[in-house]
Amino acid sequence: MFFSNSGAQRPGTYEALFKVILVGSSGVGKTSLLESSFTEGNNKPTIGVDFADRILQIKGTKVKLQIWDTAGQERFANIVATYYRGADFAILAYDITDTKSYEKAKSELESVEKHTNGRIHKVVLLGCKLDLEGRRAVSTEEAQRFAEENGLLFIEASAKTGKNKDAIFEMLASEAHQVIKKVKAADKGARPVNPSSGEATNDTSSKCCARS
Ligand SMILES: Nc1nc2c(ncn2[C@@H]2O[C@H](COP(=O)(O)OP(=O)(O)O)[C@@H](O)[C@H]2O)c(=O)[nH]1
Ligand SMILES: [Mg+2]
Repeated sequence: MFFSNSGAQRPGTYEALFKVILVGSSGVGKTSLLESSFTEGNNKPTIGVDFADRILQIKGTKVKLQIWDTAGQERFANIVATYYRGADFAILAYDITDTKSYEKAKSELESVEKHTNGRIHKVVLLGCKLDLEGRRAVSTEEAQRFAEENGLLFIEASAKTGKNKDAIFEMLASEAHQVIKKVKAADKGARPVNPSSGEATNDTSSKCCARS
């Protein structure tokens, strides 16, 4: 996470930036959730890592989510380290009609924790293709239980109908807001607070226990 110096008041600016990584088997529907419109059978053979930035306002704070999406290299283990480095949030995506993709998403949890040195703020378990209810192979209850047991957030969404598409990012923005609050509180605790403004100051002269 980075705080921005550009002033969060102007349009297009934000207070803090968070890196979000999308993880999951190829074909589960990760990229489709980032696109503004859904095209059936769309499978763009892009190369490299795609970015989709979102700026959301939550409780008066503007946060930018920088979303990293693999462009079809899910199979290649060697991109993992760079991709995961510095991630604040991870989305473990699976296809609700595909048990194998669900097992894979669950197994990625360990990998995320390892490659981010446990510094990840929150992980989201995301069931994609919610419109394919008739072909569902992974029950909501089962995924929900796994999420609860492991301290993950859980949501199911459909890129096709648009259901819960925005809710995924709103969920993360809300988590981001909590992180900002915690960082600010810790920062205030570390520095003396100006009694009139309540803001932390750099003035250390009033420290009660400073030794001369
Ligand atoms: N029915 C349905 N199909 C989807 C949905 N999301 C993606 N797809 C299809 O699943 C395939 C893979 O999607 P894509 O977003 O490229 O998956 P990725 O490899 O995880 O990025 C494409 O043919 C999409 O059209 C969805 O919500 N519902
Ligand atoms: Mg993709």
